Amino acid sequence: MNEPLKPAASGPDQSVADSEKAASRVKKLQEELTDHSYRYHVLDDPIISDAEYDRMLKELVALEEEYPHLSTDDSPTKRVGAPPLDAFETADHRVPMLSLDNAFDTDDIQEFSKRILRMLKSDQQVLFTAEPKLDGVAVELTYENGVLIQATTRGDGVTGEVITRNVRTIASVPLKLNASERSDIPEHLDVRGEVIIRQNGFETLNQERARNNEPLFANPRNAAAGSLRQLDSRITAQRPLDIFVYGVGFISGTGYATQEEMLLALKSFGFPVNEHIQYAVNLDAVISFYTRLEGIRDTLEYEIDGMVVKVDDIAIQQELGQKIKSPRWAIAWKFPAMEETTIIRDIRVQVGRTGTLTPVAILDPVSIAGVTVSRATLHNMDEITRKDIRIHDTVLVMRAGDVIPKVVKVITEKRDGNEIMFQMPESCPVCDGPVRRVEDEAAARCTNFSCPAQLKERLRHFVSKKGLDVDGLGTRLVDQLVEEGLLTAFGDVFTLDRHRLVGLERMGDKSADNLIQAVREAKNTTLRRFLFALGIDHVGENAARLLSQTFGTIEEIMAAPFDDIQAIHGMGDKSAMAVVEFFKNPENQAMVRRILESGVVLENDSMASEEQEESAFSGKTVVLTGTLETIKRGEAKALLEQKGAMVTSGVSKKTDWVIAGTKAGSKLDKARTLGINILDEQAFLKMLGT
Ligand code: 9MJ
Repeated sequence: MNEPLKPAASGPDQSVADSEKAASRVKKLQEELTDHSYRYHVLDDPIISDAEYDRMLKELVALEEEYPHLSTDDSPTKRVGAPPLDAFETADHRVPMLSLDNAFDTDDIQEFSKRILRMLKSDQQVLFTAEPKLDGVAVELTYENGVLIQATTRGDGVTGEVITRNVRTIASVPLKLNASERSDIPEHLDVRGEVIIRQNGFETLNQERARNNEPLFANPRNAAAGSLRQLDSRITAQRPLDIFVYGVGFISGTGYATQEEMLLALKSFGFPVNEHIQYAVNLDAVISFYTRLEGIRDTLEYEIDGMVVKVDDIAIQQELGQKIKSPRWAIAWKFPAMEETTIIRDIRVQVGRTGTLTPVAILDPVSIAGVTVSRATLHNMDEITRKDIRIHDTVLVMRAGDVIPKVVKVITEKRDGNEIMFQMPESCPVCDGPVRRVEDEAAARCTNFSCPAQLKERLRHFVSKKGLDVDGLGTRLVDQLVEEGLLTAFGDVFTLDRHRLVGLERMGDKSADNLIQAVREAKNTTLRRFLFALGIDHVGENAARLLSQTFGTIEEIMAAPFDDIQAIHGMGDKSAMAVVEFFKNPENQAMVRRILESGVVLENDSMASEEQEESAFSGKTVVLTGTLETIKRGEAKALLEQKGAMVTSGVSKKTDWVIAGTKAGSKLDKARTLGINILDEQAFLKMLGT
């Protein structure tokens, strides 16, 4: 890209020339880095590599160190953090940051609307804007002539703490506003928003803290708050903070006419504005949007705890005014809580497919947002120790999405001395086999490969939909067949005896015939499915696909050395090691031989896959953009890959299809410009055949 500046030569004229050259280079780097950062963090559409970005940033840091007067407040170098403060200063908000009244049901919302209509003198129609209520930390960002000069917390609504240096480290916060066609940049602009941490960033952060023996954050909101309150902004810079803005405080000039106009102006200035917003709609639409938002809540990457309903017209907002602590023109319609307290009655240990022992809390059943929860995973002994969880403890339990409920924390104030410390058993609770704690892993494992608990789990995986797909051989039947001694290994699946099946409880002639037929059909399978079905550690669908594509036959894979497997693009070291270990074991070799001898045929997917031949996506390059309502992005990607597509992130001339969800942005624009095929969600699902 650009040539770095050469080191300074001597002489006064030379140094003036150098300094001018440096000034122009610094300006150029600042502008380019600002643009690349915005493309990456806000538009999700980078045009240079991370390495290139890092090289440019490094050059800018060096130049600003050499010429400190060139290091402006809005320079991208300010994102890396600064040495610690002794304490935060405080500052008053020019316009108080009010909190919101809560609504809990449609009656409350109807009452909110009626109150507004009563207060307004004319019988003008009132439209509303409905936004997700982000569960983060409220902040105010002050811009003067388009440059971020201060950031504060909400504090008590009147006075907040000055956290400017911390907020500058948040990559999606513009340090300088984009000039905009939509709206002039006001001389003074206070922007309000919610700083959040996304789910995946939160999990990575907590995993890292667990490794360092630091206390874990209970939820993303606490993690965001803790990160913003760091006196050392270099720590904040390491945290995966993000922001969505939703309004303005003080603004010079005439301001905006509607909530919609304001948010679109903020978006054009470069702020992230949430994509799930319903602008200027009537009350019925607000009510149906609540249900929709609740429906997609679990699919979002960040936590929302409700919906904020606002009068869209800002003149009407001003006419309505405020109560002491909250505006009359807005209300927070909360979602049912995802957390409840309950009591741990017992802690039991489950044995998984690979022998992992997982402690599970048996709870007094409690209803969380309409679902009865009676168990929660405790993950492993380290987690129990870290959270100091004991039997009979009162605990806060969280249910999020379709993941297994978990214990957030113990309410220690409720302890009465009857709590019992839990210990992991020294032998397997199912087979009494020896338990080993794996080095570098928190998990304890039963080491008996023929442990019935492991066998059941392995067999369930083996015959599952994504594995060999034996129709009708579900969890209950697998358990029954293991308990009756009909299944003791994978190979037994293919030699099941009809006569012995018919004698079983709940198994008639017809069911036995169906099962035998399903087993026969499952014998014609693919190498990829078979590899996945074996349940080798760290070998999921992706690794199985890579292995089958690279080697083509099971014999080649069984004989492949570590180096050859590791060399496959996209294959992790752990997976490669596990594959070698698995096939080195003579028992596993014999197991595979027996399966093949019983008539199982492994077709090579990469040569002839029915799925890929049929699919319009095979061999195509596909980009997913915007929000898909009925399918998670990861799932859509996996399905596309299964159909032979390559899913990439940037739209280019090489892209064959762009799948655009709601509120798709620049990628969709680019696809239109380039004349690329565009599919909306419905058309996409139809093409996938789901
Ligand atoms: C959140 N938390 O997402 C407001 N909020 O508006 C949104 N909060 C708010 N708006 C006025 N989207 C006061 C607070």
